[in-house]
Amino acid sequence: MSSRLTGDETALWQAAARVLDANWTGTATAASPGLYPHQWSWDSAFVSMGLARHRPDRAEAELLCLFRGQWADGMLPHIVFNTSLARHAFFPGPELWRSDRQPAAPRGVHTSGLTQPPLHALAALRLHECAPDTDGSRAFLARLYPMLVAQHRYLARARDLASSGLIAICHPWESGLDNSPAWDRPLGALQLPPTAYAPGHVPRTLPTGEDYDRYVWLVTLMREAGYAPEYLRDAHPFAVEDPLVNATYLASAHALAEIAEILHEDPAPHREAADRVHHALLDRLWDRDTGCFRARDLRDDRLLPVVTAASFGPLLDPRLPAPIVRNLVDLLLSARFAGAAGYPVPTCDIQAPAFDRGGYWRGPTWISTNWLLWYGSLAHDLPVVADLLYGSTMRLVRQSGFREFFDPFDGTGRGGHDHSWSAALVLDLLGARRAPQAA
Ligand code: 2M8
Repeated sequence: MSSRLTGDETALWQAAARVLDANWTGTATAASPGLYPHQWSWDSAFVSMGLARHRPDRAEAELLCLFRGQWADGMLPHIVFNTSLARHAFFPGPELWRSDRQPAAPRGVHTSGLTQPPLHALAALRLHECAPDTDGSRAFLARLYPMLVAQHRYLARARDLASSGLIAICHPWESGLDNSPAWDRPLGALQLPPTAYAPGHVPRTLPTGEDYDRYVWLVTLMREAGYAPEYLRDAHPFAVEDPLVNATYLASAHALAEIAEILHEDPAPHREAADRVHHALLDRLWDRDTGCFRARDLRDDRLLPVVTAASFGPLLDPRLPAPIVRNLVDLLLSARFAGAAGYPVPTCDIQAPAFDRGGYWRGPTWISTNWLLWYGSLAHDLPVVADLLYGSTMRLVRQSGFREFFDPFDGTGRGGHDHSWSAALVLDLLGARRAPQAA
């Protein structure tokens, strides 16, 4: 790969940097102007990696600002609200979560009560690898390390609901792939009371009001139980072990071990944690019959039927056995995913009845999932797959801009404009091309 950006790539770089500058609030980055005006957890992890290529000072500030929202039990919430915005700037706002009434939640900052894929240790290590000032960056890592350890400890203690070694999500929003068809079965099994919970008018057209009723009802159940781990384990009706969430957990556990070494701390507990997840992913989520990973519904102990982009998440495991990697690559390149899409990777199996090319997380291509698969394919030394993902992602933003998501067949942009992670991850991809050792 050339270490120089072309003129066209330089223009893309500048456009992406402008988006991040515009979305900077002074303390952090809004996930998307207007649409998602607050700080989202896994968005911030992605955004920090792009900022590391453009404004390393802001990259560190971004993560530190997010961790201001961390609860005393280590839970890192999926939204940290920007209190300078109008109360109703986003639904559901602080009034649904009521974090101010939770003893474990931090004072002076409103947060949600859910979490999101734990990519943060991976992001922190990437910041360090890109940092121009190694001493300053080591000091930053030293500051963040205890918070990252607390985040992982919370996940191991409070979210390993089946004592399997895997962590469970208790709400579709915790997957990051909100209305993925994988959640249709467990959501359909909920016995909703005959009241509508979502407001009559939700600010976006997707997902539907009915989905929102289920989402909001699940939140009220968790909130009324004080977000307690015992409740989540024993009674909460939505509990799923997801391959992508667990793969980010595993990749971050490896990153924590590396950070521990940099800081002369003990890496062994993090390596052991990664090892547990590695074995549990293979034992519990690998479906030998169909040759792919699937999410497991803990409420009926069955694998969920729909294959989505999350099924490729375990490529983030550097120790994934070669025959399984080959299976995943075959599936990824087949007509069910990249093989039949002009702008891969669609987030749902194209041949599944639930596939919807414009349906948010039910089919469109997203830059975040493309980046994760690109990163995973580099870990397995799959340059052809990595180049395919790189090229498809660049074509999408060249053609349609830094949109929230894209039609996988014709590349049309959909959802929000100037979406922060779309810009940030393009910066990271371009930065890795310029300095291949940082890929
Ligand atoms: C979307 O999630 C929020 C709920 O948290 C929403 O639909 O209102 C998802 O795409 C999620 O992955 C993302 O973190 C968030 C902000 O970009 O938006």
